[in-house]
Amino acid sequence: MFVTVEGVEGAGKSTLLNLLARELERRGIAFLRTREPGGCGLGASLRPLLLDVSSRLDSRAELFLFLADRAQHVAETIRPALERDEWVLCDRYADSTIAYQGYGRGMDIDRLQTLNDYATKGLWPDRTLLLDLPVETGLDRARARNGREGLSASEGRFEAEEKAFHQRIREGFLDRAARWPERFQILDATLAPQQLLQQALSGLGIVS
Ligand code: Z5A
Repeated sequence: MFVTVEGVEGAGKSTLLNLLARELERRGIAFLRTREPGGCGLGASLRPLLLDVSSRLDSRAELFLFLADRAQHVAETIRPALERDEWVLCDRYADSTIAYQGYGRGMDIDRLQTLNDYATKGLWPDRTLLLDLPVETGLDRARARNGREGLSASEGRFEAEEKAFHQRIREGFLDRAARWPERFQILDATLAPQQLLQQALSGLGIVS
């Protein structure tokens, strides 16, 4: 089972994945937890280039770095885990490219879909949990967390974008969820983490 978690900045993806991972562990379900960008050796090198505020990336260069990360991640990490019959829990995947580079930066959505098919050899998630919330709430949460945990702006290149950019991304994710309702589960990310976990578990067919 290939499960991705998507949403705007600060939606609570890592928090939900921590809880889900604990539940799978408790039930003895073998899984691999990973993320994009940065879920494989190549991605670890690409992540700072993609997220550092000082990177001056042309939007096409940015796109191809995300796709390079994904191609390697699928080949080296995700597909082998699925072949071992493990669940894969991935924090962001191809829907993020379509939301951020497509809806956010204005690139052609059909072309991005085709490029993602090429990069992943057609591997799309079985289920996608979309954490949906107002962008201001997500950005406030992310800033508060960064302040508390002393994180610098070194990963803040997307956070620094204007509010309208994040709003387009939220709408992009919702458009995709409407187009593939059998794959997406929309979760109201303003709910408490434990409530979100229960909803996610039942959506994934895991009875609590
Ligand atoms: N990107 C792209 O453009 N194209 C692509 O193809 C891909 C990615 C794959 C990666 O950033 C950036 O790359 C991303 C899109 C772009 N940029 N943005 N924006 P990242 O991986 O560094 O960061 P992120 O994915 O945006 O996630 P995040 O900011 O780390 O947030 P999160 O994981 O969703 O949230 P969290 O850390 O779990 O929670 C944030 C805070 O809220 C924290 O203090 C929690 O305690 C709190 N929280 C969490 N859940 C709740 C609930 N339910 N209630 C109240 N408070 C909560």
